[in-house]
Amino acid sequence: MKMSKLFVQTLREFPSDAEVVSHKMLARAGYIRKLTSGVYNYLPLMWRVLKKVENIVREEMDRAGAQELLMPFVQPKELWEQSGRWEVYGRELMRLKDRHNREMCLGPTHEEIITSIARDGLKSYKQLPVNLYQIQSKFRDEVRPRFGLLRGREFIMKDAYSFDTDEAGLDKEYQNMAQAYKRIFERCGLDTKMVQSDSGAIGGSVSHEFMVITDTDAGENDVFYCEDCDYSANSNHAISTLVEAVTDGGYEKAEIVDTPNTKTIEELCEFLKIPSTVILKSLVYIVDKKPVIALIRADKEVEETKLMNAVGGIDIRIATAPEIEELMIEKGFNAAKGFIGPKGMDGIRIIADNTVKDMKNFVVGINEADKHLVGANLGKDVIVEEYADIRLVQAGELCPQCGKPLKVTRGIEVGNIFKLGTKYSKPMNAVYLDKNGKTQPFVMGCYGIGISRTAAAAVEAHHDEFGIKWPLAIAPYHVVIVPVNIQDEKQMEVAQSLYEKLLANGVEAVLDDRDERAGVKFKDADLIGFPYRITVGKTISEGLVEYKVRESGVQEKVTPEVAAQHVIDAVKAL
Ligand code: 9G3
Repeated sequence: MKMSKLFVQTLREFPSDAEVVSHKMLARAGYIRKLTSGVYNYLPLMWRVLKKVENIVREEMDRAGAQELLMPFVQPKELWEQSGRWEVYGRELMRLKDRHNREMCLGPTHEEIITSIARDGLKSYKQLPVNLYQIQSKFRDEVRPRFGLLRGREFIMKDAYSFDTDEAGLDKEYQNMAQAYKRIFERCGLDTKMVQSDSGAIGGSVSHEFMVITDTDAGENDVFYCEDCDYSANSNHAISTLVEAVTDGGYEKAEIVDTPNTKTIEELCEFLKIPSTVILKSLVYIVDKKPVIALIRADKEVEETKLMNAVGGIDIRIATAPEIEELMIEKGFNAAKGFIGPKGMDGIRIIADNTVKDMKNFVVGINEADKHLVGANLGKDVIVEEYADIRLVQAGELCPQCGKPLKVTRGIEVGNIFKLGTKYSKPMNAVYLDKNGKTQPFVMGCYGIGISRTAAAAVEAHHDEFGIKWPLAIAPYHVVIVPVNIQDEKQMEVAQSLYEKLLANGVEAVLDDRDERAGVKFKDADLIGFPYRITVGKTISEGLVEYKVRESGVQEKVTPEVAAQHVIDAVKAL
């Protein structure tokens, strides 16, 4: 490809609305152009990268025995009514009506569709197991799309669905998919961690995420991991053993004390001269539109997804100050949220974190302004009927497997796999005849990879201040040949013959034939991120060209033959 022909417009600056490095660089280097909020055009360079990621996914999915198909991107309401999810999802599900006023939605995922395909196509245990997958655009009407391709509203996903006769079959396919995922991300040049994650609203018992570990704020999830064993888990699922702490307030008896202006835990600790580990913190959340009071030791935080799952809801947020005031007034109290407590909150669901069990003679709010109860005890001053693990793990707490201190990093979820069981096959009556002639629901799994997110995550993991450093396997082109002076016959002759030789050897080469200063060509080459660059300049008079490796920055003067052979060998080794 000649650079003068390539449809790419690099920008002088990063776009102002780009917050993370992958969004900044892909926009500036002319890979993507925003069409509307959360929706991007994949321009020629981006499309080449996406096709490479897709083809690696295809090769490994096919090798794993899955079969590719393509489902429609619009979906009829009826199937979502059969699964019971039409009412469950909120505005994230983009709904529309056709000309006959029939309700439909844009596909955010395809469990219902694939289950209807299996229901029609699979009748006997002899036909199982089957794993069907597709690669296509999804639409999820995120309230705040951001970070470019990392969290768009329209994105490209590979979604696969497996059908087995029983749990044992599902376990086998789940492991098979996990191995395929490891190969896929390795081939894409990504270092991923497979972490236990929350199976969330879709039910299912087990799920794992494949996280690209990146310390930039693009990593939307915290990942806790142990360096001494293989434990690692997403923050919404991670557990830990707490280190020893003082959990007995040491008060002789329960009594109400004045604690003026102690609105925060810190102020209360200061005022009462006590550690936060002997204060019982009360927090109000709104779960599926209803208030819930969460109790936790004041030195810990509530992990919202864990709380939501403990309550069995699908939507959760912290209550606003007005909502808390409203709740207080409704219960006949007049105190600000710093003084809230469980006492007298009849009819409101109260869930306490497991760590609350060990607290004795502790301090707790009693819904009275500027007062707290000290020396409180469970079963007497505070009645808790429901305990659960709703605690957010903190780095330094101990690994639940081996007891060493846990570390935390940030990650980008590029893949996730779920054991669905019969969550869809039962309600949709998708059954097969088992060997005893009995009808049984399929036992399912589902397996997703964010194709466009994987490409963006590769930029997060591979870049420097000058631009993108694509792993060779997913680079839009393998090498750019830069003649420094296109008026110089000798330079152009060598550049052209290098270009032809590389193309003849299956290398995807770009020849930068633009009438531009060398500096501009070098800047563009580094920004776009070609893995190799061969510069043909003055030293060609000594029979030498400059060979540069983008990832390592290594540059050396070699003959054109040697430079070409390096690139040919690297591409052949893919
Ligand atoms: C929806 C909307 C958003 C959603 C879902 C449904 C996430 C939904 C979970 C999954 C699970 C797996 C197959 C590929 C891998 C992931 N967001 N999920 O079900 F209606 Cl609006 O998609 N699906």
